[in-house]
Amino acid sequence: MTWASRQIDELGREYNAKLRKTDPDTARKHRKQAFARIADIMDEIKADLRAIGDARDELKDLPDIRPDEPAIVIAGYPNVGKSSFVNHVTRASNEIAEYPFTTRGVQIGHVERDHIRYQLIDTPGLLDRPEDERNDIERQAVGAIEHLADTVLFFLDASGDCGYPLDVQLELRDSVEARFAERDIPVLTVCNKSDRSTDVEADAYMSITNEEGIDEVVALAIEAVGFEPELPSRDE
Ligand SMILES: Nc1nc2c(ncn2[C@@H]2O[C@H](COP(=O)(O)OP(=O)(O)OP(=O)(O)O)[C@@H](O)[C@H]2O)c(=O)[nH]1
Ligand SMILES: [Mg+2]
Repeated sequence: MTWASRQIDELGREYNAKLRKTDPDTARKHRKQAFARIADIMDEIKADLRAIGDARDELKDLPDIRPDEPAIVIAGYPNVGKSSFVNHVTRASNEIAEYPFTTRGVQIGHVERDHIRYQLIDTPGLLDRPEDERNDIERQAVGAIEHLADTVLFFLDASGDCGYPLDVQLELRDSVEARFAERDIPVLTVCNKSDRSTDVEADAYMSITNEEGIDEVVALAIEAVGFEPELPSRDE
């Protein structure tokens, strides 16, 4: 591309000079010739142009995760209410998006408090399985999420209606907790579906169905993030 751009610049200069000192008929010929030569150059980089176009299209579909915005990652077994939570909290701002980050997609919502925007990252199928069941891409995705997370909310369904017994859910919670502890990232246990059961020790209890305890969970997560915006210091 750089090569082509330089070639075309040069041609432009060459032919502009020619055009200046000639009659209209010859000028027309020069112009035609210049366009033909430019077309040849473009033709030579056709494959590269196509590759760049394809890359751009791929990149458009990548999740728009901002490294500078605090991130709250939602984990837990399938059906415990992760998406319901992100949807509910994000509904007001109406900007939820699902990205094919992995084969199963990552959902990102936002919530704003005190002029700070927090990213809510729902990771279906990523943090809901033991490490040895993951493939390489999933392992990389988990690595990226570990790097990004400021706080993890681990959702439990104490009733087990989600299809996974509570003790199995707690086992996964413990392993997620251990994983993130290495990076000093707090993992909060949230007992969702409190309308069904609250029979587990947790940092918070909520029911998305009954709209109970949701704001408290958001507040707890934001407190755990403890984000301090970087303000320009006075003596700089
Ligand atoms: N009773 C009850 N049901 C709930 C509550 N929250 C979510 N659900 C239901 O639980 C089911 C699963 O909710 P989702 O939000 O899709 O769960 P998820 O964790 O995103 O599931 P995956 O995307 O498969 O990992 C849905 O039928 C919800 O309506 C709740 O507080 N109480
Ligand atoms: Mg979901």
